[in-house]
Amino acid sequence: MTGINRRELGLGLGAAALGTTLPATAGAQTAAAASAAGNLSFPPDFLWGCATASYQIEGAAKEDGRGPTVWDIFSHTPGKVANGDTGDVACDSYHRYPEDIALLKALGVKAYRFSIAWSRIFPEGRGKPNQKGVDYYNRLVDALLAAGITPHVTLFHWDLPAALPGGWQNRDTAYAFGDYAAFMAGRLSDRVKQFMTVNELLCFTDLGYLTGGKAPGLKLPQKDANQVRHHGVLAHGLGVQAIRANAKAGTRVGLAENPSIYVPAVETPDHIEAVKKATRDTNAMFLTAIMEGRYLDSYLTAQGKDAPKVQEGDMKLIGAPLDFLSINVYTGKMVRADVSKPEGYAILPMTGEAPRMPSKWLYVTPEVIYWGLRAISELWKPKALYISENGCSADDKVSDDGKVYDTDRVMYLRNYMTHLQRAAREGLPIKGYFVWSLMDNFEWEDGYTKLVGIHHVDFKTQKRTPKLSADWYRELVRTNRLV
Ligand code: GBH
Repeated sequence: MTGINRRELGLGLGAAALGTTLPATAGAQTAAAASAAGNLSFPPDFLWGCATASYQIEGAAKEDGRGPTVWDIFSHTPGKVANGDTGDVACDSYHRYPEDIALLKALGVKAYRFSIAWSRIFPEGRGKPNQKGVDYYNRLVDALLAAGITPHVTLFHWDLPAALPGGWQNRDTAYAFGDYAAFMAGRLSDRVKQFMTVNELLCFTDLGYLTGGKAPGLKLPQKDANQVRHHGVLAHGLGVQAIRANAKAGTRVGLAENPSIYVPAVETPDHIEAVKKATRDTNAMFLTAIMEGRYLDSYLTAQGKDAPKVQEGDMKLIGAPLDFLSINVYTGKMVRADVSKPEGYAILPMTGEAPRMPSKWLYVTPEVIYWGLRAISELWKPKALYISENGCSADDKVSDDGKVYDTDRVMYLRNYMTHLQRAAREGLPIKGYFVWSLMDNFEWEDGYTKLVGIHHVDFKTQKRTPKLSADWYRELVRTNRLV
């Protein structure tokens, strides 16, 4: 803000809001306005994209040799998913991917994050690869590249092959994942340059094996759940090693994690420090272990005799330095400094009237995108950061003209983006952003009752229609600044 007074800033914002193009050889006042408008811009090479995941969009659950996954079983178990919805057909993207690529192209985004269904490649989780599954991802990657869109691949977004005995309770599953990662890196790294091992450790460990709201729907004792967590981070580590050993030079490896992230109650050094401490402590079992290559003493002490069994060499694999770190940002809590507590902070509960989106857990906390990135940057200095998901369910209704005017989603995205822009402006190593999601899709235990796309999908006809939020995002991508 240095050198710009309040009135000039106002002019700049006005110009930006009107989308005015300012001439390069403008007078002093206009130059100030231009520079203020420039303050709303993202870095020139900022990577805009959209994200999806295999089980949520592909359908074709029994086609071309795909093996069953824990989500097929879970969604077909009565009472587990809203309305008994399943991903059997979902968006039928397995057949309609050319249409989906056309949507990406029309948005003008440069990148697409999708996940690979492990059980299309290894129907039983390991063993002999299924060429038809490999062919599908070859076609997808080739079509993306032909459209000028860079593929960013997630290797595991929760659709675990059901045939793997014990699922994530079994340490062998982590090795099976490593073998699958090695195979995919070998097949795709001539064209795919950026791989994420796993998506959101908490969701396929604790939520699947401790609280049970997600597949496989188990409620195990804490001790067993801690071991599942360990197998999750170990799978990531084995995946990193496997990709590095099998991929072409220049391939980048990271993961897409959904860490607990926080906003300082007040932007003062003590509260900011509290945010960093809370981020480090509360992610001890996942991201902190990955970034530091060890479990914090506080975590091990708190778990006591339930602490995970760790074998020699595990932590070195888990803590292998990454080429980038991607985080999925939806919500976060406020934290304040609290000197009366040994940990030095207090996480504030969400109050009843705090605004949230239709998904009950989705409290609107736009500042968390900045503070999450900042805390992670200061704690662990990752080389590059991405937002691999951000988005929301909204009060989507199809209007008489066939369009969804999702003003609440536009509001949500615009607010979060303001704080993302702050992160970029202040020089945090944030390289790109992927909207979740390209289109409405199977929203896990919520089935099709909560929809998170910027394109509406008519699940009877499979017709995709841009929502207002897609129009808004297209303009943001086109101008590369807040709109
Ligand atoms: C993402 O997770 C997923 O990666 C993506 O597949 C999904 O479609 C997207 O969210 C939109 O929801 O009620 O205690 O069980 C977001 C992070 C963390 C949100 C767990 C839901 C469940 C809280 N998720 N949370 S609980």
